[in-house]
Amino acid sequence: MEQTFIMVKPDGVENGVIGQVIARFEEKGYKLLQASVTTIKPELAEKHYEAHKDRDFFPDLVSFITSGPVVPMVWQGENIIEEARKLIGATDPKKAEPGTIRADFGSSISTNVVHGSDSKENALREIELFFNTRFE
Ligand code: IDP
Ligand code: MG
Repeated sequence: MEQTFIMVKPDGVENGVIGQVIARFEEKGYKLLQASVTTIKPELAEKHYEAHKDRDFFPDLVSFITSGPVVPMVWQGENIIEEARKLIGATDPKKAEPGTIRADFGSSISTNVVHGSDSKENALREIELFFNTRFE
């Protein structure tokens, strides 16, 4: 069964929507395997977002994701990597489909509530980075 890495970002924690994010996944029948509440260090944030290291928004991205508590999670389900991206919606909440997490709870392209892995390779990489574990 497929696993993905989902993380409620500092704006989602601050705005009190952790439970609603979790509910969206539970309603789909997905299973929560791991979760924590933690404030991550810049070193971990830089590794997590290393694909974006040359982008002009990278410093702001690292500073935002380390600015307060986040909720990293591992979820499991059929085709969950792709399905989670649909539940989450487009990166910019203004462009996200109505009914998606980002459309409903996001406020800007940087404060967009939640992260979700975009591929099998990145799901494995991100799960190992945050939980030092593989679930197979
Ligand atoms: P994703 O989270 O939808 O996968 P990515 O392109 O992987 O989007 O970007 C990672 C994160 O970087 C986004 O969730 C968003 O918070 C931030 N980001 C992406 N593009 C921009 C931008 O143009 N300006 C500011 N922040 C951005
Ligand atoms: Mg991404």
